[in-house]
Amino acid sequence: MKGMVLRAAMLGAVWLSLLTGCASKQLQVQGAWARPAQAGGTSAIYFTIDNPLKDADTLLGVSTDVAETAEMHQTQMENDVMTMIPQRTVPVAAESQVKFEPGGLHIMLMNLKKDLNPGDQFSATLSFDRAGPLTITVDVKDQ
Ligand SMILES: [Cu+2]
Repeated sequence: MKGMVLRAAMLGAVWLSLLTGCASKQLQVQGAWARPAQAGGTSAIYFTIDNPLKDADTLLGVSTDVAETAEMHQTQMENDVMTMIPQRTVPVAAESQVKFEPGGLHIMLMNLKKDLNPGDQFSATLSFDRAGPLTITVDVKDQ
């Protein structure tokens, strides 16, 4: 009797996840991580934006409590000199992924309010034009 109820509940859960799996096709941010750093210093957040939708979106900005400033930057090499160019917005094309990664796009954290130690987690909120605000969990780690 008990087993039957449990099985019915499990089937229900599977069925529900199948349903929501279809319905929840939406823009997602995956694999967010940041480099360890000390309070007062700088760090950077990296992640992948996955947009499965047929509509393009735009990342308008990022905010987090752990730093005084969070800016979107693009790293570029010019004559062996690495420069970082602030991006006011970052376009996310329809049915595409945008990678924020070392040597490319990143969220620059300046004037950290606390130490970021390996194993720590903190949250950051990404603001998208269409998808709206999306709060993510960032893992602190040495890549
Ligand atoms: Cu930067």
